[in-house]
Amino acid sequence: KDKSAIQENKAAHKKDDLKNKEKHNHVISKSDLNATKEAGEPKPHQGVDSLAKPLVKRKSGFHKVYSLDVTGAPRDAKAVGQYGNAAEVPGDKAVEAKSRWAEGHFNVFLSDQIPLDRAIPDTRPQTCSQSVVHNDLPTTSVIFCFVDEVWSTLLRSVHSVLNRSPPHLLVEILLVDDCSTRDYLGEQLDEYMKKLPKVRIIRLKERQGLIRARLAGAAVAKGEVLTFLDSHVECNVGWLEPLLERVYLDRRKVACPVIEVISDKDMSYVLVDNFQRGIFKWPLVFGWNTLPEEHIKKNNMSVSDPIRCPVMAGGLFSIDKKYFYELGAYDPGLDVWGGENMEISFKIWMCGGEIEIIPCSRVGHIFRGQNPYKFPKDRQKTVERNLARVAEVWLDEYKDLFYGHGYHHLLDRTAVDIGDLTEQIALRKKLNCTSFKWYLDNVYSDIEAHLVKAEGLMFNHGLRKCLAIHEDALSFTICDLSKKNQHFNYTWVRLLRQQDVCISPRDQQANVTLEPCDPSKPLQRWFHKPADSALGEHLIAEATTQHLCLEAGLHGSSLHLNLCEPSNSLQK
Ligand code: UD2
Ligand code: MN
Repeated sequence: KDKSAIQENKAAHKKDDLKNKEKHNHVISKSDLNATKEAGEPKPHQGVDSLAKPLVKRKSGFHKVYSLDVTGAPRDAKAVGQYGNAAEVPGDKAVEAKSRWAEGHFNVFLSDQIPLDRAIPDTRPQTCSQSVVHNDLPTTSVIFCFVDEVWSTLLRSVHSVLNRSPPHLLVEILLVDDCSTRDYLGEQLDEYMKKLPKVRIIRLKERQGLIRARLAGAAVAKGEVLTFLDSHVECNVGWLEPLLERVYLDRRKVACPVIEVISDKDMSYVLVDNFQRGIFKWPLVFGWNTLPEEHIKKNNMSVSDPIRCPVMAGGLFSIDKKYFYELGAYDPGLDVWGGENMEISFKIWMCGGEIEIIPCSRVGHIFRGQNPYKFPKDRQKTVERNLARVAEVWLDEYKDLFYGHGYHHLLDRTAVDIGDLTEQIALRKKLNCTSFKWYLDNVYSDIEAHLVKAEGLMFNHGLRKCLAIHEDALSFTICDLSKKNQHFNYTWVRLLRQQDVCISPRDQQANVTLEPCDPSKPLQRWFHKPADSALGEHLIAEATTQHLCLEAGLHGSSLHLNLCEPSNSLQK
């Protein structure tokens, strides 16, 4: 569908071109241009002037993507890090550079040497500079949230937006200060930004975390589209229009640029592989993977085609403002950092939208080994708690895969308060969203997502018989795959389950019986030692302090716990 739309665009563009080239450009008011021109030290480069001709405003039609501030624009070629090249710390500055690393968990010393408006290589696929977009694209507010960001990276982020975005599409840049503690981010920042009329600073009185900070920015944004960016990025040539074009084509499309790498060590701008998409692995860990070769071939995809993306990285995307609110924005109960990318991704896909990576839009980002700011509470627990909120609302019966892959302490609900989810659950219902199973089948079918960790018969090596439930009691009998009462599941949260009943020791006592399954009861959880472990294949009761093993009674009519013994085949 998109392809034919683009074909149509091209055809229309040609026809328009023949009639009257000029008419189809946008009107750009003088003040728009001045706003960027008077923008502090770094000046916008070539491209802007060609937009300045007084033109007739037209609603329809197409134009070639504006490639503002290209690499070839005049610049000091000798400047450190110019053209996205690697910078080097001079020998006598090594100590200083090292000591400043912790300010941002990247090479802050070098960042401070590099011009705030440096050129970076145009890394777009070749066809991108020739592609056409609508004349009447929606406008956008760019929202940067930051806490204790390094001065030079924050400013370089802002200037890259001002220099490389068509002024008529950029309504404003909102800087949401999430209660930074560094002095320079106060008055000094206010002073600097006074020179940039498009920039507004919003100060949060208390630290809110990036999720609620984004919500604060979105709430006051005047653009039709919200474009979120991290505060240590460099937007590349022509980055904005391809994103807005997708939103224009369908307001339920959420468009992400390709995120390229600004090296944390030498600040060089590094282009990334083609056909990358965002995915997750259990337990909801974000990652990248390459589109399968067959998929690329089958769909005859070129390197510049939009890529359907199961999960967004989180930081950089454009979304129709009204649509963002129709979706209920972010769960405001998510704290500090993490998990919000999963939340918004599941929400978008399951409630009628789409997430795409747009290869013609590219933004560099400094990936850092550590968060350079403090977490008010424990970092790991904060992220896990956020993810648990997401899992509870969106994962349906698959949430066990989340809980079973690593977050053991989350199983004990009393240990972690994940907060109230009533509103989030009601929202999902109101939006009439599909199931998580639908998402897995239709959006991310290559993930492994078996509902249980193992299923089948529980064969006891000592008795050479299988466990069965007979008249509500456990006993061993001749193995028969066709008998339902011999089928057990070993679940991701480590229950041994048949239908609704689970194998459970009675109050740490030796006798083992059946109880209604309750994943919150540690007593029902069994740790499975694989066959190649020193002990051999065993099932260890997790709640018992001495690690007791599940053992068959000698005559096969019972099950009990006993001290684990590698040689005891009744335990295998
Ligand atoms: C990635 C995303 C980030 C976010 C995060 C998960 C990219 C490139 N980055 O991690 O946007 O989705 O995953 O939550 O996709 N910040 C605040 N207040 C806070 C903490 C952070 O304002 O309490 C700001 C921070 O200054 C930065 C932005 O939020 O501008 C994202 O934080 P990050 O750069 O530490 O996240 P990152 O890139 O590791
Ligand atoms: Mn970041």
